[in-house]
Amino acid sequence: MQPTGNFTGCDSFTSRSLSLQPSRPCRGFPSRSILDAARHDEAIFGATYCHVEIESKSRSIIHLDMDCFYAAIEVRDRPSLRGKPVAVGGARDRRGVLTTCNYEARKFGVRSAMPTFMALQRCPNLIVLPTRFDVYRREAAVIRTILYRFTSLIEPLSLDEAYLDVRGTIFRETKLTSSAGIGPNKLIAKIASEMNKPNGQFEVKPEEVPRFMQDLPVRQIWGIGEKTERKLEELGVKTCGELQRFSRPELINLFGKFGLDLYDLCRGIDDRPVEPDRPRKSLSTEETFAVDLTTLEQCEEKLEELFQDLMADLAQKESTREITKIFVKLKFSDFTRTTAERAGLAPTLPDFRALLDEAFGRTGKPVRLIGAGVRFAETTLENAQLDLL
Ligand code: DCP
Ligand code: MG
Repeated sequence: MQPTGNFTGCDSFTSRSLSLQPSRPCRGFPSRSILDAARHDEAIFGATYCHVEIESKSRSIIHLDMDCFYAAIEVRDRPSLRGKPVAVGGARDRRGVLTTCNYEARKFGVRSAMPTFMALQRCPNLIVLPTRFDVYRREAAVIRTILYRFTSLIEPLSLDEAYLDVRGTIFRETKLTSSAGIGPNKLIAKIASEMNKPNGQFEVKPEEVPRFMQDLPVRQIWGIGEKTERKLEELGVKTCGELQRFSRPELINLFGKFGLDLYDLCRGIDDRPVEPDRPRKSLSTEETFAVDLTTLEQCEEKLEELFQDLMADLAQKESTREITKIFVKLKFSDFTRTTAERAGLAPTLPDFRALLDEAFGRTGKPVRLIGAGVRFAETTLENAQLDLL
């Protein structure tokens, strides 16, 4: 297991001539290795993930993850914030929640999804900035095109060196750092990408997997959340090594079908393929209210919340797609519904508000549900690139 690839001088974001320093000489990759195209990024949480699979005896998969993505963008754009604890999210007095925070803030125990008031209790000097989803979407698109540019270049290099180049290019062009994990499967690559965060990478070779898994906290495994973690703790299990003592039938007894997955995952076995994007056609968010809304003002207030949620979702899940239409859906107290939609409008709050006004004005009935959403153009690489213009 080799931690590799910190860019020198990156910590302060000040170095103008960042040099990439591969930790070891080029190993070269077997010439018959075929880069399995740019296996598409999962735009999860607005960060750009890229799995690259090399066709050879064993798989090599890379997981690339931007470091404190939204916060890094804000700090980059406001150099006076460098070195200070910075978070991005809703304001304390509006019962806001943080989307993320930089590594300075993490030292105080501040985390993603933490209510802003709690974060400020932990770190009174925390600077909380509002989200700018349009900027995050744009950056994610830039990063994605850098990844596309590299896919044909990766073949002659060993993966870890290739990813030094990718990460270096991303840094040169966006002044944002990323981290990469390299492993024989998705599970290991994802966990490895977190090992040397921020601004680092980590490789786990196939023969190193058993040792790597041994002391790994079970929470690191995909699918294990707080509840399962607690249940395992009651059984005296904290690490993957400890979980390995359970037989398949025992795990099925405890966790049902997921027990079967757990048996493999805690051993670092994961055969999930790297899947190309299955593009969705639309993305929307909606809320049904405990008490029907009777005035346009009430609806507008709710719409603003839905809009924030939608923008967050969009930045996380579909950060690079071209939007062709926006829509607002209303369901009324008598369960009839109406949708107002318009092509060519940007997803901005005033445009959503105009659609709400239109839909509300159609009946004036009490409203039990409001939905807001966008429809996407067909995905192609060209579209992803057009999005940048
Ligand atoms: N995000 C969000 N809500 C969350 C988690 C994340 O809105 N609960 C957003 C903000 C993040 C971005 O998605 O900047 C990427 O998510 P990551 O999980 O990759 O977190 P970061 O990139 O912020 O930090 P890290 O350096 O740990 O990857
Ligand atoms: Mg990230």
